[in-house]
Amino acid sequence: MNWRKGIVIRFHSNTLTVRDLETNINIECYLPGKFKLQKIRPIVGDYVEYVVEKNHEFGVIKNILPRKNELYRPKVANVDQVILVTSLKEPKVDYIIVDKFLVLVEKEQLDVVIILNKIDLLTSSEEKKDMQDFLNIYNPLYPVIPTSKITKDNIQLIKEVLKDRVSTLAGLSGVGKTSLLNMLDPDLKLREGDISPKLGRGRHTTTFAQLLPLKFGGFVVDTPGFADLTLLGIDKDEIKLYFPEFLPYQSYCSFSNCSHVYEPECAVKEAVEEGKISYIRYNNYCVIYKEMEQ
Ligand SMILES: Nc1nc2c(ncn2[C@@H]2O[C@H](COP(=O)(O)OP(=O)(O)OP(=O)(O)O)[C@@H](O)[C@H]2O)c(=O)[nH]1
Ligand SMILES: [Mg+2]
Ligand SMILES: [Zn+2]
Repeated sequence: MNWRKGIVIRFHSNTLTVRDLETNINIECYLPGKFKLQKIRPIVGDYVEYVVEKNHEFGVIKNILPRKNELYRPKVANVDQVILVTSLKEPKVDYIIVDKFLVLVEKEQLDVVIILNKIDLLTSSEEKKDMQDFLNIYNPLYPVIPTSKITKDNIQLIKEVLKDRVSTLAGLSGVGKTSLLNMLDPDLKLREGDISPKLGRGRHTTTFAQLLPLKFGGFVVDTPGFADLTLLGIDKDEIKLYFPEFLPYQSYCSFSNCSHVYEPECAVKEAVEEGKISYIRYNNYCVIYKEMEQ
């Protein structure tokens, strides 16, 4: 029998929807009991080998290929990159929220691209300066792409970033993650802006993660945004590793285990004073560190 290769794009009540990697056709597949006996449970994003049954109506999973990585929220395997969506107005996302997301991404060792969304709303000279400040801080560290669904800036560039990769969106509720996907691929027809104040999340957001195939190639996971962000499972002493701009300086600190918060003769603090490291980023690092001390 002919073994075919696919990627799991949905998984519900024991049926997997697998998208064939060659034909791009979706097929419902079932999971034989032996996987359950071996306690192997596929998740969205898994690459699988399957065979098509004689009637051509459904497939049977034969093999689940090893995962490159596995995210827990949302539960997805083989993610190539995180697209961190943020905005400076409606909502004005605090830099510390951005930095907390970046800490999580660095811990998972994932590539990240920051999308600064809703730039159509930044019209006053003060707001334009806010945008320039944002770019000055983050662009030396990560790629930052400004856009908006009104002005449609850089839409081609964003498509190139997503093309043929598995991406997951991240960002606070209301920053425009779903709108961005609809702008890039109108065929997706996802529901936007439907936020329940009681639940604090989109009313129609599906509770299970699914991979959305993009018509220009690649897959994306649209996640419900978070109202707040807690850094669970991270130790305060490892956070400094997730601020990549600190790393070139840390070996010059007087104390080998310097936290860069309290110690004297700290090379990271000196770099901040010399303007080589952003004061805002450093300050956020200290705030996160102290939050975790409590
Ligand atoms: N002015 C402006 N409004 C936008 C833009 N993008 C999205 N919006 C609006 O912002 C609101 C929230 O957009 P969504 O796309 O639902 O935001 P989301 O990030 O998916 O939110 P959650 O699903 O709750 O995480 C909607 O009313 C959108 O119309 C933009 O570029 N400019
Ligand atoms: Mg959404
Ligand atoms: Zn130090």
